[in-house]
Amino acid sequence: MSHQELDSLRTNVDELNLEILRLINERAAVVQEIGKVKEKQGVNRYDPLRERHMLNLIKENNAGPLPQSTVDHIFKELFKTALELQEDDHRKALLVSRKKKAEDTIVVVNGERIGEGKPSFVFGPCAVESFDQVAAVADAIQQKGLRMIRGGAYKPRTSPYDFQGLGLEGLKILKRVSQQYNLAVVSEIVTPHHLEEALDYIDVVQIGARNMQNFELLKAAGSINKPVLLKRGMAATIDEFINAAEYIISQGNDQIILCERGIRTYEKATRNTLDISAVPILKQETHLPVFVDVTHSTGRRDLLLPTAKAAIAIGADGVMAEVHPDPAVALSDAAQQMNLQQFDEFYDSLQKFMKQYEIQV
Ligand code: PRE
Repeated sequence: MSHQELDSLRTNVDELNLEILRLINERAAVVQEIGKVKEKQGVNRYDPLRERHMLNLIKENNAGPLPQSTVDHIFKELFKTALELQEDDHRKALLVSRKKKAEDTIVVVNGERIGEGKPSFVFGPCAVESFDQVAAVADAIQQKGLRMIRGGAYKPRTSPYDFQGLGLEGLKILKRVSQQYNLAVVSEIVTPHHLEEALDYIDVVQIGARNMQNFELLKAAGSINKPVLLKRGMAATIDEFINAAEYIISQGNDQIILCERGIRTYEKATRNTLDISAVPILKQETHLPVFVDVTHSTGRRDLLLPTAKAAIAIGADGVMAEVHPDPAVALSDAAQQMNLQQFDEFYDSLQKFMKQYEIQV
C-alpha cells in the first residue's frame, strides 16, 4: 500500500470520526429533550424495554462487518451516557444544586454565620429532661463562647416504651434556658402539627434521620421562615438526601443545613457508619452548609474527637455532639453522651487541632 493510499484512507476515517461525533452529539441533544419530557411526566428515566426495542432494530439492520456483540456494546454505552446526561440535567434543575447556585448559602443563627468557613458547633443533651439538666449544659456552652444548644423535646425512639420526650414542656424548658444563656435552640420536630407551635420556642427546626423522607413534614418546614437542620436518613443515599432538601427549598425556605449522621451498614463496631466522604460530595453537589453529627454516627464516646477532627479536616461546616451533665442517668443515649468534663477536653482538643492546621477558630 502506498503512502498516498494510506493517507487517503486515514483522511476518510478522520471524516467519518467527525461525522460519528456530530451524530452522537446530535443523539445526545435529542435524548436530553426526552429527559426533560420524562421529568415533566414524572416517568422513569431508565427504560429497558425501549433499549431492547432499539437493539433489535439495530440488529435487523446491521449489515456488518462489525459483529453484533460489538454493535450492542457500542449502543449500550450510548444508552448509558444518555441516562447520565439526563440525570445531570435533572441535578442542574434542583434548587439546592451547586449548578443552580454557585455561591455557598450562609445560614445565620443567633449572629453565627454557618457555612462561611469557620466551623460551627452544636452541643447539648440528647433529650430535654429538666431545666437544671439543660441549664448545666447551656452554661458550659456559653463559657466556650458558642451560640447554639441542641436538645430533643420530641424523641422518635425505636421502641414505643422508651422515653418519648417531654414534648411542649421540653420546648418551654429550652426557651427559658436559651433566654438565660443567650443561645439559639436546635430541636427536632416530628410532625407538621407541632411545627407552628414549636416556632415560638425554637430557632432551628431539626428534621431527624427517621423523618428525612416524611414529605409532608419537609414541605411544612419549607414554608417557615426559620433555618432547618436536615439529617440524613439512616438508609438514605446521598441522592435521596439531596432530594429531601429539595422538598424544603421548593417551598421557599433556603435556610437549610444538611447533617451527615452515619448510615446503617453491616459494620457493628459503631452504631452507624460515618460516611465521611458524603461531606465533600454534598458540598460539591449543593450550595448548603454541611454538618457532621459525631454522636449518632459513632455511638461511641471514644470516637467523638477523632471523627470531629475528620469532619473538620474534610471541610464540614459544623459538628454536632451530645453533652449531658450526668450521662449515666440520661433517659436516652446514655452510652454516647459526653459529661461536662469530657466536653471541655473534647472542645479544647478540637480547638488545638484547628489552630495546628490553621483552620479558622
Ligand atoms: C434512551 C435513554 C435511556 C433509556 O433507558 C432509554 C432510551 C436512549 O438513549 O435512547 C432515551 C430515553 O430516555 C427514552 O427513549 O426514553
